[in-house]
Amino acid sequence: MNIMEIRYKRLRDAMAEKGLDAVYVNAPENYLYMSHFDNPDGYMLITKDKSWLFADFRYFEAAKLEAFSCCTVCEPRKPGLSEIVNEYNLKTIGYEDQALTCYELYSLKQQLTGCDFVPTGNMFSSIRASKTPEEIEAVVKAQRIAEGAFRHLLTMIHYDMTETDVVAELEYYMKKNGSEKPSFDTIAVSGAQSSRPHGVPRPVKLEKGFLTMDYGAMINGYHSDMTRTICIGKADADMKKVYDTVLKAQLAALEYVEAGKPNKDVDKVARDIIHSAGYEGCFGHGLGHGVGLLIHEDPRVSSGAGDAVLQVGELITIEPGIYIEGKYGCRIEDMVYLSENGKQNLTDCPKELIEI
Ligand SMILES: [Mn+2]
Repeated sequence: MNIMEIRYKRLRDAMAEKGLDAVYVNAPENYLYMSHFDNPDGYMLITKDKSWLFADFRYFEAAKLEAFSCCTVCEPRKPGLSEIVNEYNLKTIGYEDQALTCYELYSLKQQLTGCDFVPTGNMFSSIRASKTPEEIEAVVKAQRIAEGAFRHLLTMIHYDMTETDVVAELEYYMKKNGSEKPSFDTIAVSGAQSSRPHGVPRPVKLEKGFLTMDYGAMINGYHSDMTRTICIGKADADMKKVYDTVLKAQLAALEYVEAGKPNKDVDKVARDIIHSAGYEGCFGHGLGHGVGLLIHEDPRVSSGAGDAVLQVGELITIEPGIYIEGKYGCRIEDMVYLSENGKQNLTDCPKELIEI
């Protein structure tokens, strides 16, 4: 099966399970997944044997060329949704309750009177959680670009740079080397600002202490995600202990993780190391998350993951951290693919403490 067939089979199996005649798709990542065409303002209607893709004039020409061959590309209202729903006698319509606004659902109900609307919940996110080799290839390509940006930065970083300068260098390098856009707003926080896991980079000179950089590139809509922490100046004994503990926790989780293990146990392996080193209360986020067409997607790797067990095909991050409010913070993040042949760390970037 090619990727189009794999995706449509997964969706139609899930639709049959939920008893859906059709599903209305409007989340951009799911529209891209089911059409192979990136359009933030489009929507699709997919039934058990047909797929209509709606794209307004701005995207219409490209959609006809780029969308999967199974998609009938329509300009909005030619035909309209209600004509299709009537013609094919569609009764039960799935909608993306995590993406459709209340107003959009109301409008849909006004337009398609007589249909039942069923929330799809995590239907798409669980379909997307299992990655095919093509998807991993895109993520790896993005990740190599991000690693290049890190190496580039190390050749030119200096004390007069600001946090926003670091962001600019990383993002410029990635764009120049083929990244479609940054995976998310690049994080580069130094000194006291580094105790904020998602701190906002400031236009101030790099402070002595940790510099945490969390960022990624994008290829074909697929995100990469990496965090590296380096030291501006020399690390003192306390900082070395923090860094070594985070690294030890990350290596232990990377060693332990594999398909078949409960997600929350992987989190616990890292968390126990951080706690027993005396940093209880300093690691307030989950250990990791899925990455793909969204930067944060299923599965979650955290203590709140319930009974979830890691599955072959999943791509996750492992990113423990220690954050001491008002002082500093440190995080190290790699991406791991749980392939049929075992786990693969997709990140190829040094982790020993670098002092500038
Ligand atoms: Mn991450």
